[in-house]
Amino acid sequence: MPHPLDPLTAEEIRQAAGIVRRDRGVGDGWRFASIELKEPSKADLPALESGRRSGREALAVCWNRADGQAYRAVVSLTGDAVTAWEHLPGQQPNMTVDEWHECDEMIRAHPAVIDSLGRRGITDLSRVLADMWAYGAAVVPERYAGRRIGWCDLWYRGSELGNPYAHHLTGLHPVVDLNTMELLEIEDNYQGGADPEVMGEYLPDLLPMRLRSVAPLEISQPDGVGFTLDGTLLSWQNWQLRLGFNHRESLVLHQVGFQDGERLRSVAHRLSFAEMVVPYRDASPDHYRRTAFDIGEWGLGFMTTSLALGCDCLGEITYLDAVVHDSRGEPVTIPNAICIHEEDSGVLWKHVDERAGAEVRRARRLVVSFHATVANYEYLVYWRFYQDGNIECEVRATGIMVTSHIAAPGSRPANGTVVDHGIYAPFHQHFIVARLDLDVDGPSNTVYATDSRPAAPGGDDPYALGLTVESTPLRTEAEGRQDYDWGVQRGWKVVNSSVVNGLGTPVGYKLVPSAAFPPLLDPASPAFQRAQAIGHTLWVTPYREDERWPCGDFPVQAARDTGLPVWTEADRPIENTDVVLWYVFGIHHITRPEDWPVMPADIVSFWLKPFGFFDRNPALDVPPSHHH
Ligand SMILES: [Cu+2]
Repeated sequence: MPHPLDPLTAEEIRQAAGIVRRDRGVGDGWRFASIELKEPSKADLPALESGRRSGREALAVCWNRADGQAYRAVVSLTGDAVTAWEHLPGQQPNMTVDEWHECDEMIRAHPAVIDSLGRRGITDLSRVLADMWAYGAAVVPERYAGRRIGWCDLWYRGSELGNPYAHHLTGLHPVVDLNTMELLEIEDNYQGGADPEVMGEYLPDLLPMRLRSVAPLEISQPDGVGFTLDGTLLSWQNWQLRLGFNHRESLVLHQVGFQDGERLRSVAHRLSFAEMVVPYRDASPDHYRRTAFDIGEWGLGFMTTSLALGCDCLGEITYLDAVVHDSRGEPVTIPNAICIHEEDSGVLWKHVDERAGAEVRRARRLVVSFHATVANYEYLVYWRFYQDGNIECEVRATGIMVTSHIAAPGSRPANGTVVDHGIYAPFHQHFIVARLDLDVDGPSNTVYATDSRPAAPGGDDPYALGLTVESTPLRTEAEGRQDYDWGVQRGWKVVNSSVVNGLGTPVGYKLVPSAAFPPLLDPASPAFQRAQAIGHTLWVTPYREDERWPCGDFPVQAARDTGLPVWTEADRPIENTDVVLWYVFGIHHITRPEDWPVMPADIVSFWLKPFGFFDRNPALDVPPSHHH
């Protein structure tokens, strides 16, 4: 029996596209931008889970290439009908992988491009790559307003399997109408000169040095793994959760709970990444259009790549496939898309006593992860569940930085770092918005900002030693807009005031912030206007089924953020209700020579930690390991 939160199967994707085609005249000149499960609302879920009700729905976005008009359909798979058909005037749906490939092919065969390349001495077109980017509204040339526009970088491989992003053809940028797939114009600022001499390779055969030797390291679980996977339901030690997936968020964690004695206690209803904004902070002609929305424009699910045993994941691994689709609505399976395994995690707790000796427990964690490759960059996402009730969300950014030629020999760019002879990597930021629908022992929660404050001298504290924690309930959405404050070690506690622990205090989970950084963008700048969600570390909203995308449903060519800043204008109450936390974190990437030619993973994370959720250390019952 499939669970109501299970992602659409290949057959269901095909069926949804077929119904839309049949009932709405969606023909060959159209593209499907997205087809996904329309997740049942929280209110409907219990009846669907118990089988008292049935029904599967899909949500599809498609557009007509002939007139550029986009539509959003709700499709009843059980009822074999389109039940809602919404016209989306002026909206550009997400970019598709098909457009990226078709654009690359068209560009590389275009006589005008071949001509431009020839002037640079490039004649082997098999080594050329046209990497297409989406626009923001403010930088779409006025003459193309309203059209679906892409712009490209051209890159040249040094050899057949050479790094595709090592040699930028600086100054050369084709601009494309993606609906007609025609070249509109070529910006070409080539002023002569040869390609800089860089060492941009990472394949062992292409490296100038020999590989170092390393001793084998293997992980074995001779008695098998400690988790069970039943359909999409994952159980490990006290943790239980359900795995979901869609084109945009990639991995989704549903119904995360902790078995505490007889009680399966809810921690979160749904955890995912809802947006990623990457503004490049360099105004030069090669980089000023570069503000990527890797989730809203391209989709982490579409970008999810297959994992390899022993390389991406070590040990006893269970993989799950995922299904996305192409722009014709045909399903595309990503084998080994999600990795599930256990890891040793050092020491969990320890004490050495004179009499009893050393008592030590090793920590173990359950890891659920996926990797996404968004053109030159990779994002590796790890959700980790620990024996002491902690949840860690880690992101590793790796892959290849965007580079271009420096302005003149020996010059130093103002907004980037020289990373090889003659090339620099512009500064940029990766803002990730995690959507955390926590339900701590049930949906009615209140978020508190917790600030640490030192005591003032005087009274019964003459030495001014006292440290207090000021907990401020966030009562409305305006109060829910929170910024990190290192000076008071600010954190946020999600509390259920109607459930108390054995000590008589309300139970809670704490969002422990890290990797938070300010946008450092002029609020009036177009990049910020499109992504106002990155203006705060935390936003808190009341749960609404249709509030999913913090920078708006359709960031492609958008002028403003129609997500969080618009929803929260109503300043709705968020006290003692079903809240959603939107945590903004990521990587402030001041580029380094050491990030070139392939970047060692930059690692950031945040934590969710029980705070009075348990009465004591919940990992006292972890058994000791055997001596060897
Ligand atoms: Cu970066």
